[in-house]
Amino acid sequence: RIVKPKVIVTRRWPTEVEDRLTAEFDTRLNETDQPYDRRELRAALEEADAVLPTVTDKISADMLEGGIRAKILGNFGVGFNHIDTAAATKVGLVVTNTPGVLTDATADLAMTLLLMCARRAGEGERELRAGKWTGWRPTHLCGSHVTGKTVGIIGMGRIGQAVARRCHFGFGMDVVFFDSHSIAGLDVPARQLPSVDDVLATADFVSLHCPGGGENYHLIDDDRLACMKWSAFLINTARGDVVDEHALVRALETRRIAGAGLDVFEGEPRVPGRLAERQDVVLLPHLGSATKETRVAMGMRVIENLKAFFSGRSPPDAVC
Ligand code: 8YV
Repeated sequence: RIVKPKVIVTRRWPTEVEDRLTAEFDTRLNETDQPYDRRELRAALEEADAVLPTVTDKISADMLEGGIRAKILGNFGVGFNHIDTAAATKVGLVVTNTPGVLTDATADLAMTLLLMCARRAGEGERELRAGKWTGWRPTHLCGSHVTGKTVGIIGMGRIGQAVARRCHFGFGMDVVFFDSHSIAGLDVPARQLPSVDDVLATADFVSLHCPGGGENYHLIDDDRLACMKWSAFLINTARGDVVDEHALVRALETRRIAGAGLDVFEGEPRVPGRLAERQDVVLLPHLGSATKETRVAMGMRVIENLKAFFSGRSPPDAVC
């Protein structure tokens, strides 16, 4: 009899993915969908051959010390800054992510935020629902034009490029970007600028697509916000900690920038009250990859990685 690897899934996943996991592995699902606390996460690492975490599972170095059974973490998501990969490598733990399958959904959500900011869609909807719409008038809720404006992309990976294509081919925008690597062979006209500050100073819409944590922690701080045009908007579908939220509140309160569209927050699900009370921000609850199709594709991608690993092949999406 072949003994199936033991797999622990920390949250509820789409049914078809859970069914496939259950068929392929000795799988323990989390029926409650409540995030595991530190003790439960540690227990999972001690009990299973594979643990499948999400962005709500912080896996720190101390959690991996002192002997664990897990050999692989199949992360449900492309971003993995909630996992200490250096510590994982030290204990021989492989970590995989889900690149590619969530590119379009996340780029679409960045465009949603960009357009909602530009066209004051959140403000308008709140006004209408509150019964405060008094009727059409020529100067009512006029926003910013998008066509002909410049989008500045920080981090020109898969998602950054997908946003660039949408902005350029879909909305007639110019594209500038910063990336710490030199990016060649783009399929969209876009100008790489030498620094983040150059992009901030040039763009009418700044969209963040770099990883969180590490060197990008509070990349957008008071000084960086001061580089932006007063008429510009900041869009963040990357990670909350890339932006110093207190600096952002200051920039909005002093009209240093025109507005912001945020899908991610440093202490999510907590959102600073001074942000939530503002009309010039659009706030979404981390919906970047949240389409049914994408969430299924993400789960299936995790399974592909597990199958490769447990059959002795190298998983296609190993990040360490
Ligand atoms: C996920 C994400 O919703 O992939 C990412 O990095 O932020 C989102 O797609 C989240 O990470 C789920 O773990």
